[in-house]
Amino acid sequence: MAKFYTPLLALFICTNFYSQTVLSEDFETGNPTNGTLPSGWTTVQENTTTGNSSEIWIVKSGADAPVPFAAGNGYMYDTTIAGFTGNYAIFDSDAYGDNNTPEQAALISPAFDCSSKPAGANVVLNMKHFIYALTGQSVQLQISQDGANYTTVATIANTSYGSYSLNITDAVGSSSTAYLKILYIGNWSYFYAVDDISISFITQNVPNAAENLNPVDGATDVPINVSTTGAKQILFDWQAANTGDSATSFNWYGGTSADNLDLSVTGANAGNYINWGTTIISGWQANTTYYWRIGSINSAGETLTDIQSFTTVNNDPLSIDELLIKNLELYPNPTEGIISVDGIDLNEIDEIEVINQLGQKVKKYESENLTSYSLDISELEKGLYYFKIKTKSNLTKNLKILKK
Ligand SMILES: [Ca+2]
Ligand SMILES: [Ca+2]
Repeated sequence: MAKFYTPLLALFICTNFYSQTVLSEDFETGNPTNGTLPSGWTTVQENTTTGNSSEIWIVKSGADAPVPFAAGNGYMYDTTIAGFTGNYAIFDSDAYGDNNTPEQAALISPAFDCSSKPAGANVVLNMKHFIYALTGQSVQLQISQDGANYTTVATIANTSYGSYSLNITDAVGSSSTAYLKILYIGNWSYFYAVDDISISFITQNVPNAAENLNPVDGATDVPINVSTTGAKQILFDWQAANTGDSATSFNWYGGTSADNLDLSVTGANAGNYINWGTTIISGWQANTTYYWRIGSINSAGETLTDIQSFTTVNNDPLSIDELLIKNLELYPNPTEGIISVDGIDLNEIDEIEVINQLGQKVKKYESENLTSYSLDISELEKGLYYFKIKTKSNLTKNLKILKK
């Protein structure tokens, strides 16, 4: 499978057809002065052999992200980082110090009831979180159906922050007394903090197919561009269906045969270039017909568009000929009369025609009398002129010059 990439991260849009929340906690009823958790939440140091029972989760408010971040960082409340509001819950391992008391610090939710989950619904945990994890610390998210036996459903071991979402349908089953445990494991490590925890039943239908695909079906002369890093790229666009349940992401599939769309971009973005290849022989090819479709995805599945096709332009943007005229420039502009030709070998030019705004040819340079990189148009009247420059390889570039 070919390797593609898109320049932007996927944009996730989530509108749910049906949603019912069975646990919701913003920690605003906790006490940031003495650290007490909201009613129903508990915390315990589970390392009962070498742990320190006073090293537990607390509620805080208004504080900066702890060590190793600088004071005054504001990261906890920055909507582009943790995005917390007001109180939040935190286990700050660093604050408890190097006391040889390894931590397994649990934060446990009140019981929540999944017995009325509609058929086909998913149970989804959403929260905002911030883990700084460099020195062997990790966080386990665990679910229990009875408050006694817990199953680990996710392990978070790398530094991350912002919105976090996890499907816990299988783990909660249809328990009427389900619990969430957030277990911090470390030893004089950094910290883990959470806010805005919710657990909801979510029912979705698959999205309808994407619409208004571009290039349109059967399009010809579709341009191949070159990115600033030298990758060949083609612009693809589409729109999510207006009806039905929302897509949360899109996949792009393509290939040179309608029967074998062997190229793909997972999490593709509409209105962006898809890059493929950095040489003439690799990646997007000139004068070639491609087939493609879009998959619209949400938690219920994927819906594909019909396969459609387009044909690319005749010239590869990385060909010698294209590069020949890419850098061709005339300067200065505006000019008093003497113009310099730059970015091309004079021997490559076949002719230059100068055309006025009425479309009349007012001057012409043939290759045999092009002996200098300087062109003199001082005899022409003031105004705008079009320079039509043709190469011996039969490429044309048009440049506009204003004569003062
Ligand atoms: Ca809060
Ligand atoms: Ca400790």
